[in-house]
Amino acid sequence: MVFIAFIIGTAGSGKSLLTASFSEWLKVNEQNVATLNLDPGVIKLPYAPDIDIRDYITIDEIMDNYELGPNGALILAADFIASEIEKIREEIEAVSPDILIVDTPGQMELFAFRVSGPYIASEISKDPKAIVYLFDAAFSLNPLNYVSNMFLSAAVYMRFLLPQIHVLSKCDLIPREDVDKIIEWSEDKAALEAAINGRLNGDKRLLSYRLSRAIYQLGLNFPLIPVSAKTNEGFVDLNAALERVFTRGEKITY
Ligand SMILES: Nc1nc2c(ncn2[C@@H]2O[C@H](COP(=O)(O)OP(=O)(O)OP(=O)(O)O)[C@@H](O)[C@H]2O)c(=O)[nH]1
Ligand SMILES: [Mg+2]
Repeated sequence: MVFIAFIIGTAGSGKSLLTASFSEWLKVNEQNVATLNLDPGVIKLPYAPDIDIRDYITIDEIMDNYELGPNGALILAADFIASEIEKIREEIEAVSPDILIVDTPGQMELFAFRVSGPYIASEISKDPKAIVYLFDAAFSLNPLNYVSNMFLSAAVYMRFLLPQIHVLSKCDLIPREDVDKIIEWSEDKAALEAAINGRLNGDKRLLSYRLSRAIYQLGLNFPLIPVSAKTNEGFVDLNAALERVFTRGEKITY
């Protein structure tokens, strides 16, 4: 049995460094962990992936062969990854980890909002899987951004329908009291609404208020785990949340 965690988040939200640091931390804690890089366009990674999509697909080749620019090549690459899934599955079987951490492409929409991402997630293995969705801490400080991110993460949940854990990433970059404030928004609807009402005006305030209400009414709420891939803060909690999903089949968040 291989437990698979897909790390998903907007561009630059810290997916690759979290893959690097969290997998190292799991190794130190004597877990049999492996990493899979699904970003065909990445040039430099902060870890040496055990399995790497770039062994099968490279953006430069796609650009040359199909006379595409970088964005067109990335879109085509997302579809090519799906056709390589059998080989990736064989590699996972050969490496045979207990936990596989999957770093997904920089542009989240390539993985989350095309057909290929959910297809890859469903075909990569039949064992338990989870999504770790990153809220970038510095970006989430503004209630407008925070609510936009709630919507993105709800959209990701709708696409994959996998258990989803929500992480406040890079939390070492903002003051502790701001981390606590965002965590409070994520746990208490009234605190988020107070921030929206206090810090936003006009249509932004109205829309943010209604959008956050709509998400709660859908039964989706996203308690955040504060994490730093620089200091390893929150890794114990992230690991516990993953264990709850993998071993107890918990559906959403922690
Ligand atoms: N201080 C701090 N910096 C971080 C942390 N995580 C990532 N970073 C930095 O943020 C930048 C982006 O991090 P990445 O891990 O490459 O983010 P990503 O989501 O993989 O980025 P793309 O794949 O390009 O979308 C890098 O400069 C990282 O060093 C963190 O926890 N703390
Ligand atoms: Mg990355």
